[in-house]
Amino acid sequence: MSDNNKKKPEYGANNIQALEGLEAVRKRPGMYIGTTDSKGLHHLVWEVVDNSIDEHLAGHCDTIDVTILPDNSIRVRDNGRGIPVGMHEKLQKSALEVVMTVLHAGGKFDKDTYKVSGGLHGVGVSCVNALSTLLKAEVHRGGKIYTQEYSQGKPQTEVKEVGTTDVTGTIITYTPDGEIFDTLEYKYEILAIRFREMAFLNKGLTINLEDQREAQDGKEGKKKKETFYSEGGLIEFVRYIDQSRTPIIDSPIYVEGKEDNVEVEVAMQYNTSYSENVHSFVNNIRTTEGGTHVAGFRRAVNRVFAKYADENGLFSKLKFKVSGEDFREGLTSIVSVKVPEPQFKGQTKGELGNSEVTGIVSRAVGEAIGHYLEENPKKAKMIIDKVIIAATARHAARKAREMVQRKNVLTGTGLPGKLSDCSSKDPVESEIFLVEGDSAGGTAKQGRDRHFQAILPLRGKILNVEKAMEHRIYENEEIKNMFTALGVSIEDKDGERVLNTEKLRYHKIVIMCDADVDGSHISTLILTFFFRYMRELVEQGYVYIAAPPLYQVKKGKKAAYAWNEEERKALVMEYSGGVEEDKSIKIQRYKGLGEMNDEQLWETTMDPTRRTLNQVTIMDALEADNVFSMLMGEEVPPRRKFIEENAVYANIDA
Ligand code: 0RA
Repeated sequence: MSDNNKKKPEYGANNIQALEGLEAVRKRPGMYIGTTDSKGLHHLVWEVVDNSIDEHLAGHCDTIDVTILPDNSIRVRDNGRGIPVGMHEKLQKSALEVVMTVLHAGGKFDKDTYKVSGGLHGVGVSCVNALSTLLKAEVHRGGKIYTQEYSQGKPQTEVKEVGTTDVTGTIITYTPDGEIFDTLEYKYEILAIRFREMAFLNKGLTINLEDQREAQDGKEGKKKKETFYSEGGLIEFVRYIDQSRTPIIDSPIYVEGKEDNVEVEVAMQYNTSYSENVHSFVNNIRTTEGGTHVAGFRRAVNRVFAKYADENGLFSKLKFKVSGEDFREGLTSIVSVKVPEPQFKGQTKGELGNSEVTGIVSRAVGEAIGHYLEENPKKAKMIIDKVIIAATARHAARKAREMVQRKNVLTGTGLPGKLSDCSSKDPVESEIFLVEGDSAGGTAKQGRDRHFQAILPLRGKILNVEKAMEHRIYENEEIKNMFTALGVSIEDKDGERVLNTEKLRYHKIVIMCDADVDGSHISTLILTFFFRYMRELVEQGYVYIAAPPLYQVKKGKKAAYAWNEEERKALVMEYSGGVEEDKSIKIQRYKGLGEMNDEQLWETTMDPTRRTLNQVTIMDALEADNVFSMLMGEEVPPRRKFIEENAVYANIDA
């Protein structure tokens, strides 16, 4: 795109504010990018790309190219306006240098445009610079090409004019610093998933992703390249998310509106499943905990459908009240808002707080659904029929749930017979292991510290929560056991289900499954269950996944464990002293928990001083839910595609 932004005043180099130095970022990177693990490493890409997205939102950029270079460096190229290069008078430096070396100097004070950068990610491209051994900025602007290079945030060159050009844009190439990050390996899939989402959220924007690294161990397969582009935006996004579900109306309901500088875009689709699926975004950033925009959306759905059903006498035969949830069963929706100054709150800053947004979204969505129902009476009837079925089922579920919860009160302690409880009654120090299979459960029971560790064996595959109606869930033995062992219950509050966690008996809930395909399938299933029915426990950080080792390497009396391929190789090297084929080294591949004895299970997987526990985030649970509905859903093609694409991983145990 050319630099033809005539309406707005030319951006002056002086507008860029200077705030803080980059030393602070290197000293305490966690404060700025959250973590220094793989998540933090990928955060750097979001930070740079967010700036390019801002150029798109301001109407100046339609293409972004992201390349993973052979050495795990990243290059992001956009065709936006290019970072300004004029002199910043106060600092007596080029604006480019200020943007790249001064914290929070994004320099975009245009209040009419929405900014992604400065939002949740919000630390600016200078942070990326501070955390890179090498960064090169190349700017195409005003017919000229300028470059500057930095190391750990410090300029290594002046801003140099190096040529002429007839395009505009910015190219940032950076190499993350190994002194800062625990890992330097970029994961293609993580980038691909986010860019696919960004393309859906920004219709008309093209994002090209290319991986130029050599294939690793044949594992990552060939070099990869993909283009993400969506003509239909959110309408295509809901269809994509629901590809493994069966729709009950042929095309999604679409809403677009704007009020007081807040833009609202929503697409929604009813399907034959039993769960509600809301994906919400603010300025392109996913809000995993929802917030005022989601509240406004729900309010509109409940209000408008209820009004329509009442006015048309569709609820006249019902003997009980229809709740808000019934209107949203089997509803997949995407709620995307653009807010000039978003306030994020909640534990992970994943919840929108701006109160004015609720009414704005509710009005826009209410009006659109109202029109839709008036214009499509046949579809309206189909949706209301589904709502009635949902209400009837929920009525039955409530009865089943009350039966289960009452029974527990009647049978003494109320705890399931299969639970080997711990002796401590203090939830803060208590842990419960949900263990796949009775035999592994037995080993865990032998190996545990019974003072604070409880064991609940789960038999086989728990009920398929995607396909089951809610009342069937409460009849399932394994699921009942989980509710009663954990001490949580589902209650109705103003017609909505809420999980009461006041009597939660353990503050660590550890899912412990075999390290094979079946085991990962079962953990996916359990996570899906938590996501749907006990989401609060995930949000509050109580849920973990145990990490049993994959190998034991032994030589004579020496033995040690390995959790991955590299550790296994390192141990073999250590024990053999570099001898290529040392026959006295024995390697045992653990296929299941059952292959370890109680002592081994304790020292590798359960002992708090030696084990690794992975805390489950709401994103992990969401992903499990997606994978799961795809694997278990009714539509065959996406499942087949998934299995084919993941066959390399699925066969590791063959
Ligand atoms: C400061 C001001 C303007 C744009 C940018 C920075 C900018 C930063 C990045 C980072 C990657 N790509 C980028 N593109 C632009 C506004 C420029 C103007 O008003 O002309």
